[in-house]
Amino acid sequence: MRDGAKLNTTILIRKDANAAPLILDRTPYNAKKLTSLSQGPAFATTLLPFHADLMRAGYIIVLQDVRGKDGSEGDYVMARPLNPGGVDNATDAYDTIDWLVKNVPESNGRVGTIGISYNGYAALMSLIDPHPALRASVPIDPMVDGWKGDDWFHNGAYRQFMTEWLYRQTTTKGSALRWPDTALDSYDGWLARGSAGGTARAFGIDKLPAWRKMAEHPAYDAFWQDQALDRVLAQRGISVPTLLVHGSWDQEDIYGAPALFEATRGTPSSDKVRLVIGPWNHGGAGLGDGASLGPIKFRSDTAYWFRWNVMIPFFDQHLKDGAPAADIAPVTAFETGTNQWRQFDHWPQSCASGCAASSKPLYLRSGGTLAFTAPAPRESGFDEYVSDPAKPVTFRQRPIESLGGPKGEWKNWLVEDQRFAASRPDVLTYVSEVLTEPVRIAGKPVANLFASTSGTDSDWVVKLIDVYPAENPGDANLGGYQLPIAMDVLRGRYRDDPARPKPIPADATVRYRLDLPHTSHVFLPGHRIMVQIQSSWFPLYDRNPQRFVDNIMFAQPNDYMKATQRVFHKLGAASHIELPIAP
Ligand code: PG9
Repeated sequence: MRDGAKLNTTILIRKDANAAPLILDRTPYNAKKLTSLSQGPAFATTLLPFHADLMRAGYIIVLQDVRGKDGSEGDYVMARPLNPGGVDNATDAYDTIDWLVKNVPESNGRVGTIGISYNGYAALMSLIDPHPALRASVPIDPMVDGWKGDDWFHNGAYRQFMTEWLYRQTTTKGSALRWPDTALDSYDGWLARGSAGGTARAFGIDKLPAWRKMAEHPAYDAFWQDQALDRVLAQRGISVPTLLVHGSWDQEDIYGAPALFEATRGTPSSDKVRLVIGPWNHGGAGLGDGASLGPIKFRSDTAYWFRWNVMIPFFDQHLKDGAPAADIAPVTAFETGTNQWRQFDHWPQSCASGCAASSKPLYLRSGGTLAFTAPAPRESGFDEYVSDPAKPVTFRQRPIESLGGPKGEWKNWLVEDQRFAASRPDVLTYVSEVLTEPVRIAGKPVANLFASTSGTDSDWVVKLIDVYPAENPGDANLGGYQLPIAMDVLRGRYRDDPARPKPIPADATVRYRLDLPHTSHVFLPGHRIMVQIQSSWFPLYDRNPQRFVDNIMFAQPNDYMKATQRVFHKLGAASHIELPIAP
């Protein structure tokens, strides 16, 4: 690198390689390990599926440890922000590409970048002042904005479960440490340790620079804004053809790819950027077989289809000498429910205004119902529940194994049946009539809540759910299944300004707007639409004490209080979800 640091790099070249393009994947997950997954003689078994597919397609694969991790020299800064005048992931990508095109004689001198998640963020960084040999990039589930909706916070609620990643990843160079809480059910440990800061103290995490950044920047201040890659790249422009890949059940980075796609709309970069949306969990496009997720089946191998029909033709067009133009639509989206691929010129297909179709309000109504008609003038006003931080609503059914637990349950939690929550007294549930027509959505649902709390701070979790028929002959095991389609959380103190938290006036009716993740889905006839609302999502998110304190990371036991929550559904305070209904 330009500062003399040497980065450990593994280059995989087919024996028959001649004028082959290079694909660079920069990683904090150990390049050596990722290129020797088994002892097998064939790359099909020693590489991750998307790397193996790229090798089959004739590419040279380059895996590199990022600065300071595993075999690489230098210091590691977790998701190192841009560092003008110094070294960062943009300059390291540039210097690596420069070295590769001068030192790999089997190559044709053209380079693509790829990567999942952290590596996807590294791929996006390669687009900043890119090397001229960089001709295409495929960031898969990239981390784009750590505060708005990717790994660290969602709208201000801290994803304390990710502290485990931070601990393993930033304590030692080789990520050798295991998470100290190995209980079968992680719930009790998180509750006993109190705040996220309590866990940090208990495990010595409060000494780690990456944790300190979280604790010092709980609000969306300049620290987060300046490194939000949707803002940064929309402003600087993207000059390299880029295929953004998004999984609609991505449990880690569900925000970034569509947010960046939207941010580039109407800018000169927009013709360089394409979007793929698939029915995948985190990394599923590159790693999984994509025919199912948990118990949900998609009738075909969507990940394999994506890799061979979109990813490889896209790279071929830009990297292989004389390759034909690939016919890749601006947006390629897998529609769940009907289970088919669709191509669009624009995304979202439906929104409040300016899209091909306008979203429609789906109203919360009395009696726990949902309807496309607003509450009647005399309809009574609200539903209420008591949110008790001593008994928080869980994000999964207990026992809840830790992030890296042996069963890997974290990976599929976003498709878990929500019936366990529907029956709790502190979860409000609204459900539509049985649908007689399909309801197709293509975009991001937006929750509009009119709500009050007896406390002075509160979290609001909103879940849009597809309820399967009680008897579901196509797949009897899914009878009555409550499948999450789009869910998210808003920390109430940030309702008006993410950068400047303020208390919620107790018992006042306040309007909250919460963007839910992008989705491409059809609620089929015979199904029902459900909305659930709750005020905790534990232990994935830290508990809101419900009393306004300066920094929730360091809330003390006495700060936590029960609160009475009301959600209104009456004229003038008609809570609803703007559903991005597409034609
Ligand atoms: N979601 C992980 C991550 C990305 C960026 C920062 C921190 C964590 C990952 O899977 O790489």
